[in-house]
Amino acid sequence: MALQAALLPSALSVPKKGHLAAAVKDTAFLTVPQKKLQVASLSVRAQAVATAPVATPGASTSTKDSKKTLRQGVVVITGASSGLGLAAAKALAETGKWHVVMACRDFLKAAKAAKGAGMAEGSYTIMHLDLASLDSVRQFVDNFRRAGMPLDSLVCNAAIYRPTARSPTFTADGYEMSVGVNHLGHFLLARLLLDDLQKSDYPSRRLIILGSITGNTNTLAGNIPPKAGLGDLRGLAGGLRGQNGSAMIDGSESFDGAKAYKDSKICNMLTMQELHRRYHEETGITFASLYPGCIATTGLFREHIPLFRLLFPPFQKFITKGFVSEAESGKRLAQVVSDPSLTKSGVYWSWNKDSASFENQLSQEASDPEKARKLWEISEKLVGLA
Ligand code: NDP
Ligand code: PMR
Repeated sequence: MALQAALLPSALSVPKKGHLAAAVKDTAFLTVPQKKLQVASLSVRAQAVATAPVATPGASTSTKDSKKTLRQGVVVITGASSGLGLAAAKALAETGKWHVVMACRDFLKAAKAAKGAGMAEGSYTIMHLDLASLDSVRQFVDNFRRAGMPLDSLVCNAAIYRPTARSPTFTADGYEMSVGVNHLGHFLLARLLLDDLQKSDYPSRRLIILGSITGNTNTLAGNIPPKAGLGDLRGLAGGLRGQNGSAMIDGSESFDGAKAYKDSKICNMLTMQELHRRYHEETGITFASLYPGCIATTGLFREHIPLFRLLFPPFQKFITKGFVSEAESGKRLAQVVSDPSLTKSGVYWSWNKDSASFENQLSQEASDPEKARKLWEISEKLVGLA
């Protein structure tokens, strides 16, 4: 029971990070070192794009043996400065088949992380994106388009988890931070970049949004309190403002940071399915979500109490056996981006003990089409698309 007490969200408080993310909201390239990196990496990419032939969509012709080969794909990964995003960026870049656009809120952190992970110069581009600001999302899309790259795959990976927060913090647009960053920022990004994915001549274009087991109440992990639940979405419809309504999607009066995260993951999984229903047939884009395993060592748990951070990895490794390393989780996400056998759309992928992928079942709420439609319509209003 001592273990359970340590692992359950604690009432102990930690310093709040508050509006930090909103404070760094700005355009892409802020400082000299950032500019240098960006320019260097873009110019390499520009050459790669320039060498691709125009006449054969989705293929380039090797000068040596005139055998048709697939051109290098371009994948945008949000939150690629740590954890799963970084591991997937590395895994994809290392294949040589992908150029990775690391869409990150902290440019220097991302640059250090890419270097530290041993990613080859020229295999990636870092662009500023702060999902806690809708202006920043729009700015990112402009910057990306100006860079002239095609978009072949988009991975909505970034997230924050605030299990010990006693009160909500808010995005630049005034929405509760966990749902604002994890869902609303990605919702706008995905909607804007759909056009770009549609224009791509790449044979398999994919839009991937991270889900999680803890947002699915059809699992043991999803039944650990506080349980995810969107209710009738009245809090979201009210704008998640806190002071003049609720900061929680279901309209609860009290704020619960752990539940807000789990709720945001339901939103992620519902959004993927609604995208599939609305756009798959028309565009051929593959929409997918996944639970990559419990990556208990990542920065996601940075705001949790130290005892949790100490016990969580061994607990997941030896007791639940749900633990997965950052490197392994990166390979799993990379598979969903590029594996030719994972082209099915509308799927929530998971992996078994032997690391083989399978189509997993979502909970009733996380697969409710009526809720997905309602979520879509409210989210459109909140991000200024309707
Ligand atoms: P990390 O904390 O390591 O990575 C999260 C990333 O999101 C970081 O790069 C972080 O940037 C970025 N980020 C946070 N806020 C913003 C913002 N406002 N704008 C842009 N980027 C932002 O966590 P994980 O790697 O564990 O999580 C990645 C994904 O995997 C999440 O969607 C999570 O829900 C999902 N997941 C994780 C599981 C796990 O066990 N860890 C299990 C199931 C799903 P910065 O580096 O600047 O902080
Ligand atoms: Mg959970 C049965 C297996 C299992 C799995 C796969 C997870 C994954 N967890 C499991 C079980 C349990 N957890 C049990 C029995 C407990 C009670 C001791 C427990 C507790 C627990 C806590 C307190 N677990 C947690 C927390 C968190 O703060 C994490 C969380 O909810 O983050 C939102 C978490 C997680 N457990 C997982 C996974 C993958 C997480 C975190 C990441 C996520 O959902 O994105």
